[in-house]
Parts: sequence; structure tokens; C-alpha cells
Amino acid sequence: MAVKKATIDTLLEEDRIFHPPEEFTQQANIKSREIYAEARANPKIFWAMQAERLDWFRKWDKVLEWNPPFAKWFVNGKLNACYNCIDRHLKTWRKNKAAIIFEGEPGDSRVLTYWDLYREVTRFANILKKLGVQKGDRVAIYMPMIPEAVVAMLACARLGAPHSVVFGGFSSESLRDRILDAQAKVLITADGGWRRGKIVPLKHNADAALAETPCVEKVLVVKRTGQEVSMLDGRDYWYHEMAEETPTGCPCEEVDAEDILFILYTSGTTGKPKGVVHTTGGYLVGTSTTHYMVFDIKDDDVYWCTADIGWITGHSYVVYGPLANGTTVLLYEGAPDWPNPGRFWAIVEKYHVNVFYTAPTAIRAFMKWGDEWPGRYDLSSLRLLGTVGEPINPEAWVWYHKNIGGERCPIVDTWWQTETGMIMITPLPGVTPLKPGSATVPFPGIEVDVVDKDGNSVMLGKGGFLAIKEPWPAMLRTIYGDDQRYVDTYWNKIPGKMLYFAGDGARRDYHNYYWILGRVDDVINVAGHRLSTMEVESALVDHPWVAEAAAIGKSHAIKGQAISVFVTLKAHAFEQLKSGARQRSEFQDELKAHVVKKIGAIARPDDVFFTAELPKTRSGKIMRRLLRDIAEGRALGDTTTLADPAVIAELKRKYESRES
Ligand code: 7RM
Repeated sequence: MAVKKATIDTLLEEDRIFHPPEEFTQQANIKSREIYAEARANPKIFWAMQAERLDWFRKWDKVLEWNPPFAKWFVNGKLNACYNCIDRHLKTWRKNKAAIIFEGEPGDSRVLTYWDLYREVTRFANILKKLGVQKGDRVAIYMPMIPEAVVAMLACARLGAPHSVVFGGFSSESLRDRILDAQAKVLITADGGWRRGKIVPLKHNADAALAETPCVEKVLVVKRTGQEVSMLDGRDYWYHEMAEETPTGCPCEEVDAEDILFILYTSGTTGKPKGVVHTTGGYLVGTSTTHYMVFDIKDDDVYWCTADIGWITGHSYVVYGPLANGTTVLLYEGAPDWPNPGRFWAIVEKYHVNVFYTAPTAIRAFMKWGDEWPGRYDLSSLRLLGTVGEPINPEAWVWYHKNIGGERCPIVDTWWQTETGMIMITPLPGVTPLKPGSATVPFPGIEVDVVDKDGNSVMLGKGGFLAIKEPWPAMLRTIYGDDQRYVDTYWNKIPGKMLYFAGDGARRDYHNYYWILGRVDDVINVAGHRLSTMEVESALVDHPWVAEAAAIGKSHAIKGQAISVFVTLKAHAFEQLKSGARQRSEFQDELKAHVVKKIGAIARPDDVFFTAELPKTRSGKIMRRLLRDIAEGRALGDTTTLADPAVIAELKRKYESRES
């Protein structure tokens, strides 16, 4: 019965095809599939042509220098990312075009034209200079979603100072680790940001981090929420005070195409976050090209990508791609359900948003909140929808298509990663027929494969590892300060073959469409955000009660995956639990709060289960795969490598009856 149903589901998925509406194709930036053949015939010429959409101070000598796995794109080209996102537009009619339309959570709003943005960014850059920032210095940014966050990033880019944006939802300790790894000299933060009517106390969190980051010399604080915060004399400066005495107008540093534009930390299979390094030329070519073609962007569009600037999607498709293209970008500070679940649709109606890009987890939340919310608003301005962050289930796709897109908007399901910098597998909305749940096909000029453990292509219809076969312009260049980890994590997984290993499973169907099957490594994808099992486990074992812990991702209707943890307590704590001296819920709450303190609220485990023993191999490795089987209520997979098979049967029985 179960098997039969699975077969039917698969057939249904394959059968539903949505062709691009003719009216859409007629007006599309890319109208024909020829571009795929052109790019494949000569990828370097294709990317060189795309590079022409940028302004270069000096043209490159060579498109690509590939010393696997180290790439240089647009060798000896000189440019500036901020110049490309702002200054060059000032010489055109776009000077007075809206660059950023900002909607604050409390309902305040601001519009910054490209000329306004120029004035803000140049003044901000001058302030950073006063605080000692020079080309090559790292600057950490820990900000809410307000225009100053974008201004801060662009000001760094203007000076050639790599930024490291740390998501505002991360804890002090996460911020500290990232500041230390990059040895940031300056931190830019705010007093706070608004989230569901409450203040996220950014400066307060930053203070705790700053107590342990001697590398930070100065802190620049933007006033947003207005509550009292402590300011350390000689280290902390208010932005609005410095702005009063700082002029606008600041020259752009001429940087090399391969100079670092930013570092962004992401979770891998081990506990220590990886500083993904992106450089300037290739990154800007890759993000502006994909933004233009995938989002079919037009000069009169209002474009809204709901990602926070703390994630790669915020970097590539809120800031650099769209602004390089002279787009009007909508920026919203707060939560989708504040003050009610209609907030996003109220914003779409208010600003006549045309292109909307969000994550499957958000779409599933909208579904749960009910069709009546989008139903109350006029969403007829929308012409194109997008998703990113995790596989979208066909049901959510179809809901999005109907309830948000009015069955008229194509949906671009875009697969990519922090490391790829740019969209890699995606429809082109004017040419690619869509199948709900599939990210469709590789972007022109991108060579992808699905391979087995020896690196051989698997047959159509079969699952395997998603791999990228050729370098691409926005690829990560290394892990900050750790070339070896870069090589080992991404390029050495399949011995003897130079393939980029994405860490995702995938399948190709008989039309050569890609279906992403989720992570194959120890990475949990919670609401489209990557966390490693190791990070969560190290946070837990840091607690004095915990002897050992195993974290897994468990399917979750809204978040895609939720974190479940299996914890072995130390003897004294275990005694207290057994004797009832302390309630189980007390233990659970305390450990959940501890993970939040160490990593941030996104890492809060949904479920904490206590167990006397964890299933291990003979060499002592925790078998998370079996814990996943237990948590999902599935039959146990292969248990032959277990050191003590009795442990797992007992654990399964207890988990199902909820005792320990
Ligand atoms: C952009 C971003 C990357 C991981 C990636 C996948 C998953 C992202 C899709 C997707 C299926 C998609 N960067 N992922 N997009 N899975 N379909 N369209 O999310 O570095 O934070 O995460 O996200 O597992 O490896 S990320």
C-alpha cells in the first residue's frame, strides 16, 4: 500500500507541468533557450559577455585562471562593488530612482533614491575611515533589517574593507566567535531592532561579545529602537552624532577582481562555522547576471526578497545583485505575522510589489495561517514569485501559485548555497516549464551532475550526490584562513576527481530536471537556515549536567526540519531526574535555553529526550541515522555496525512510550 502510493505520488509530481504564460515570455528578459547552448559552447565567452554589465576601472586580462580547486576570475580586472551598485547609476536617469523602499515593523517607512544612498554611503564610509578602517581591514556588522545595514555593507565595499555580517538573531557567543575568526577591527551594530513588537537588544548582546574580542578597536552604533544602552567611552560611537560632523562624498577604492568583498560564516559538518570567502569581480558578475535573468528584472519593478542580510540570500539578492542592476528593492524589518498574518500581503499591496522571493518555510506558515489572509489584499501587482532555502513540497508550491500568484505568476525555485554565492539550478521564467518541487535545470554556463560515491554519473531517475563540475564566477574562493579545510570539505570528497561536492542529495528525472533531496551530511536545515549537528551538540555538552548529546533534524510541517536532541546526563543530574528531585521539563527548558544562549534562538531544540545510552559504532561514533529513524517513527535501518544492538531496541521502545 505504502509503496504503491509513493509510486503514484512520484508520477503525479512528474506529470504536473506549468508552461510559461505566453504574455510572460513575450516580455521576458530571456525569451529563448538558445542561451543554454551558447553558454555551453563557450562558457568563458558567456561569462565575459555577462561581465560587460558591470563598470570596470580596468578590464581583465583573462576570464578564468583555474588551478583546481583554486579559481581566479577576471584576472587583473579592477572595479569597486559599491561603485557598481551606486555611483554608476548617478550618471543615468536612475539617479532619482528609488533604490530602497523601507518598511519598519512599527509601520514607519522611508524611501532612499540612488542619490540618497550615495550620500548616506559616502558619509558612512567617511565615518569608518575616522574610526581607522582601511582597505583590507575586516568589519563586523550585527544589525537589524534597516537601510543602515545595507549602507554599512556598501560603505565597507567602497573602502575595500571586507565585511562579515552576523545575523542579528545569533547570540553573543556566536558573534564573538565570528569576530575573532575574522579578527574584525570595527563592529557596526544598533541599539536594537524590532521583532514582533519587542526589541532585539543588539548592543546589549554585542557588549557581551566585545568583552572577549580584543581585536575590535571601535564600535559604531546606529540608533533604531531608542532604549538606554551602555556606551564605552573611547570605543563606542553613535552613528547619528558622528554623521553630524562628517561630510558626504568619499572616493571609491579601486580593488582587484579577486580582492575579498566579504566573509560570511556558515555551518558545516563540524562545530566550527566556516568563513566562506567571496571576492569582488566574479561574485558581482554572477549575482547581477542571475538576478537579471532569473527574476526577469525590469526598471519599473518593485522587487522584494524577504531574506535577512545576515544570510547569503540577503547579500546576493537584497544587496549586491539588485543594486548592481539599479533595481528598486523593498526592505522590511520585521516578522511576517506582526501585527497579524496579513503583514506581507499588506506590504505587497501598499508598494505594488512585482517580484517576490521567499522561503518554503514561510510559505508553509502562510498556508497554516489560512487563505483568508492573502485573500484580503490586492496582490495583482505580482508577476513573478521565487523560493529558496530548502526543497519546496509540491503542495506548498501549488498553494503559493494559486493564493499568492493568482495562477498567473511563474515560480522560480532556485537552488544554491552560501558557497555558490549565486543561483545555480533554477528555471528561467520565460522559457522553462515548471514542475512543482523541482528546481528544474542548471543556469546557463553552470555544469552540474548527480554522482555516486566514486564520482560517476548515476542513471536518470536514480539518486546520488549533487556535484558541480566546472568553476563558476561567484564560487567561494576558500574558507577564511583555512585553505586545507576548503579543499577537504568541498573538493576532496571524491578521490581523484575534481568535483565540487555540495552536500546535497539529488535525483534527475527523465526530462533531466533536478530534484533536490536534502542534505547528505550532518547539517540540519531549520527554516532554510543551516546548522550543524555538531554545533548544537557542543552547546549541549558545554552544560554541566550533560555527559553526551546527539542532535538530529526531524521533519517538521512548517520549518522543514526541527532539532531533536538525545541527551545523556551526568550521574548527579541523572539521579535528580530519576528521583524526581527536579522535573523533566525543568531539565528540558534549561537545556533548550542553554543552546539558545550559545548559538541563538534559531537553534532552540524542539524536543529534548533523555537516554542512559546512545547508539554507537564499535569505533565509538554516534549513529545519528538510527536516531533519525527513531524520531521519525520509521523502521530501523541497518544496525549491523552497532557496538551493542540492545541499546537501540531499548531506546526505540522508550522513545515511543516517552519514558527514560
Ligand atoms: C541560499 C541558501 C544551502 C542549502 C543547500 C540545500 C538547501 C537551498 C534550495 C535548497 C532545495 C532549493 N544558502 N537549499 N535552496 N534545497 N531546493 N531551491 O539557502 O547556504 O543557507 O543553504 O539549502 O540543502 O545545500 S544556504
